[in-house]
Amino acid sequence: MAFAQIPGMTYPNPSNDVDAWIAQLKRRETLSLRQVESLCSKVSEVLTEESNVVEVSSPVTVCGDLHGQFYDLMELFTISGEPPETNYLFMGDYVDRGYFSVQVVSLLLALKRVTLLRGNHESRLTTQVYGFYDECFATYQSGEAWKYFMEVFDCLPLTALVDDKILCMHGGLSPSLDSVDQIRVLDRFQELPHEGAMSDLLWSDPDDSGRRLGWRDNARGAGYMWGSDVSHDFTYSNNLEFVSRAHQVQDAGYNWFHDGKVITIFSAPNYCYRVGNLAGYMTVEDGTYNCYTFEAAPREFSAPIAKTMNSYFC
Ligand SMILES: [Mn+2]
Repeated sequence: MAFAQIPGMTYPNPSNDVDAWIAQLKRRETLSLRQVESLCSKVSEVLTEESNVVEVSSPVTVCGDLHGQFYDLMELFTISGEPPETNYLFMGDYVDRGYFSVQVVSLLLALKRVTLLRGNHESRLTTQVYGFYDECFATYQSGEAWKYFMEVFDCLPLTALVDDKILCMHGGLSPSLDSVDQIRVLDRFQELPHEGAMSDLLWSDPDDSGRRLGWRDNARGAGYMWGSDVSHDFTYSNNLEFVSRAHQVQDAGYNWFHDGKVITIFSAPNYCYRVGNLAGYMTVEDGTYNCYTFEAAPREFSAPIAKTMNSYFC
């Protein structure tokens, strides 16, 4: 961590009140650079203590990609409840594509009772191509804030285990991982590698044709595609009910694959402000799973910076 607080020393800080930051961010106002530095430092410290497999107890609301769509995140909180009253688990991809990645990720880092997993967009490489770096630079007139966010991203957990029954991650399974215990021993504190188990967890996709078995290459150029036999074997041998993941836009907001062994949840409605999909989320309570959908929130369209939107890569 680049910013370590020395115990007993007072640091100049215009506002150290996280609740005030949350109120500010909910008005879509950004934090100051010093506030971002302080927030990221605090969150990194907490996340460093977390396992690669975060244990989460229900009741919890499980959500997929957000991609900087601030008003849609506010809509989600209106519909499914505000944290900390409602417990949330987000499966990555907070930034890039949408117009308000800085506000979305700052708010999520500041909120309590929110578990954040790392997505493939929480990386230096991806954010420099798909908008977050540019948004940070436009907001803070330097790359400083982006560097603080990247240090937090390097600490984000890879997976979560809800009630010991649902394994959640951004992308999916990996041919290098047969068990949840093998995830626990990975060294995650680094920039997202291009290949290997950590990369696969954040990049892979289930084969939805239902015909291909085993593993095959992924057209994304990272991660794998896995067949329904893999989902059955992995859930059976790890005593799981199913795997919950995000990473692919779903017209209906969510979709079940592989005979109910995999669910894809995508929580950015009308992705990129033009795909026209619904958003989805799942509530888990006492072994009961319910999926819900919502439409894009009414918003003021504003584009602080031009985005390249030539494909719907998530
Ligand atoms: Mn993704």
